Amino acid sequence: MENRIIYHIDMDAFFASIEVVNNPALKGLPVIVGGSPDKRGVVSTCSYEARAFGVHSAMSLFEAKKRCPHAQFVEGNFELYRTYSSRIMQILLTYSVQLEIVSIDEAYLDVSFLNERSEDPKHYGRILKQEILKSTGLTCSLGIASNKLIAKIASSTAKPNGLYEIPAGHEAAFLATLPIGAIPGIGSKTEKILLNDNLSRISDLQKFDLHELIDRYGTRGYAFYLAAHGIDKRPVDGDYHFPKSIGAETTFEVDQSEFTILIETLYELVAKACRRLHKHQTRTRGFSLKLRYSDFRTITRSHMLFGHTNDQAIIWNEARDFFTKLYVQETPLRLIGISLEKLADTYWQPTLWEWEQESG
Ligand code: TTP
Ligand code: MG
Repeated sequence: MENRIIYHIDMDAFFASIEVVNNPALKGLPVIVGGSPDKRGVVSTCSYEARAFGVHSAMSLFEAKKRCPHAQFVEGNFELYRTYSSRIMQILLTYSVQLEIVSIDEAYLDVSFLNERSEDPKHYGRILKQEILKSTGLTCSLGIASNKLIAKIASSTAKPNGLYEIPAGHEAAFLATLPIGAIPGIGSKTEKILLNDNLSRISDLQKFDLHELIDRYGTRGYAFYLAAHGIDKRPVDGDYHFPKSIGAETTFEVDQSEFTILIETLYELVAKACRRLHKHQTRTRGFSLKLRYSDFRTITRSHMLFGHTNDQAIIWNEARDFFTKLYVQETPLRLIGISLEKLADTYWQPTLWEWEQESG
């Protein structure tokens, strides 16, 4: 079988670059997205000019201000970032329908069909980068390799605004030049464990055979082995499973008819569902409430909202009013549940963003 050709595309300083495109006065300046440094909160991302001062994602805004006092701090406009993301993903789709959207600014494309056309993957990639730039004003980094793992490492090596190809057969040699932390998924904790064992470079891992690594690190050792040798068979999976609804429910230990307790429980369920809503980067247009009585009789009733929202206060107000109308006072309930429905059609996969977690 011929080698696959996989692209990994990751936008450069995504949110910050969008801010610059929309306000050219910011061009060339250190720009930090996340809000005012006087408020509690974290840096969502920052321009490469700010990174030169040691500012990075997830750092407190307070610390960012200390490191780069003259930076331009901006709030962030998630709706705008979503619009850009959709536009970029639409462009990618025209380059290959085998598109896997990983996050708001990151995707894999399987362009193995270039093999048949004898077309240079770098050339096709340059055209792609050019089109994104022309259409959005934004730069990205593109990694090209025979699998997703190497393509992803290649794109981060190429940052910013780079294009880097690791030809098939050169995976292990490429990895040998990198520190262990370059492997996606190896976080600081794992890195520390490996450092303790005197393993700091991927080349150190490459010296062990599979059994030695499994003996030392269990199933993780298997993953280390595959990563260190650049082996990754995962297909580019275009099947994005976006949830149809997001639900939360509670069964009471003892049937409950105390109104304040029911309302408190509902509040917790709304909060839990909203956290998941934020995690999936989506909004809801309506919900249904489920009530199960002592005799197992269950009713489900739906309620529409005026528009899509991810605002917990709005959802809570509506859910409380709807429950109050629906619930016949003093009837004992076994179970209470809420399901957020008619979710906004977003099609990138969720990742956990610090500031999203905070607002959730
Ligand atoms: P990344 O691709 O990780 O970062 P980036 O695009 O800003 O910079 P790079 O050039 O290194 O790729 O994340 C994409 C966007 O996701 C980023 O612009 C903002 C958001 N994000 C957060 O809000 N919090 C975070 O902790 C991270 C890592 C990203
Ligand atoms: Mg990025």
